[in-house]
Amino acid sequence: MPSGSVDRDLKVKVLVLGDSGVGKSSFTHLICHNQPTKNAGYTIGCSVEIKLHDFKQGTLEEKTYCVELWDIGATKTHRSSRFVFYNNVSGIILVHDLTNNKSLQNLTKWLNSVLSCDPMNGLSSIKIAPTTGNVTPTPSEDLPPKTSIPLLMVGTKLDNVSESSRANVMTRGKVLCNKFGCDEIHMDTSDSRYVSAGSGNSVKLSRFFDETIEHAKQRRTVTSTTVGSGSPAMIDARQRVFSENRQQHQRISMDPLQRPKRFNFNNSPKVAMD
Ligand SMILES: Nc1nc2c(ncn2[C@@H]2O[C@H](COP(=O)(O)OP(=O)(O)OP(=O)(O)O)[C@@H](O)[C@H]2O)c(=O)[nH]1
Ligand SMILES: [Mg+2]
Repeated sequence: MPSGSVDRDLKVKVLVLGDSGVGKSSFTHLICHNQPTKNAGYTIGCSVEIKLHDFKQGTLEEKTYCVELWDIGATKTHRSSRFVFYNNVSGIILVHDLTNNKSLQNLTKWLNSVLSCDPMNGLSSIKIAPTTGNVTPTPSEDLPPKTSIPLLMVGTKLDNVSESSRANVMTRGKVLCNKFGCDEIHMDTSDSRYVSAGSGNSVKLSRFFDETIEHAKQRRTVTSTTVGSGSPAMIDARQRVFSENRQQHQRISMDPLQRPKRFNFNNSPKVAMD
């Protein structure tokens, strides 16, 4: 459990990505609340939950941070608008359904969609045209990109994988996470024992969140000396509102197609977005 004072100044934004129905919201809820959700359903737009994480636990640098988990709804209707959530990213969790190989294959596309969207997200995934100096997205969506952003792969629905096919399924995932250079965890998101303290999954999660916080700190140093990240002012304004209102386990939903006039932050006063 997090201990000591909480640093609310550092913005640590982690995207949770993957095909619709793979279990992103179920996973996000489990790791933020340490218990399974009772309300799984399609996410419209994006839902943000806060995970309190003890950075570098057991060291002199130990400190608790609020990590924002941006759980991106993957229904096709929002395909063209979800990029609005893809800026200022400090970590990416790629979720796939262990019983659905296509959802594993699609992770490269999900990752590329973020990295090609905002040059600040992963400098090694973009190309600088030599003549103009213009930044262009990487041409192939199928090539695993390289990025300095910490990544974690999560395979869900382990409970539906038969003993006989388990080794095959694990090998497929391992190949991709080797390409990405990241860890992978497997679980049944309806069972909190998969993320219990001291478990292999919890150690990998903790390491991942440590890396995202390191990344956010470095990013803050870089951006404080750089003018303009290319992000739309409207998104920056939204994120400022989130930062100012984030609280432990607070949940925020927004639909990019319907530009919200107000957000209801549970019991807190309503905040005008215009
Ligand atoms: N058996 C099993 N079902 C799961 C698991 N994780 C999620 N589910 C179920 O899968 C369905 C989809 O889960 P969600 O968490 O809503 O999926 P999502 O990725 O957020 O989907 P979108 O919001 O549409 O992008 C729900 O019925 C969950 O109960 C798991 O580990 N095992
Ligand atoms: Mg969802």
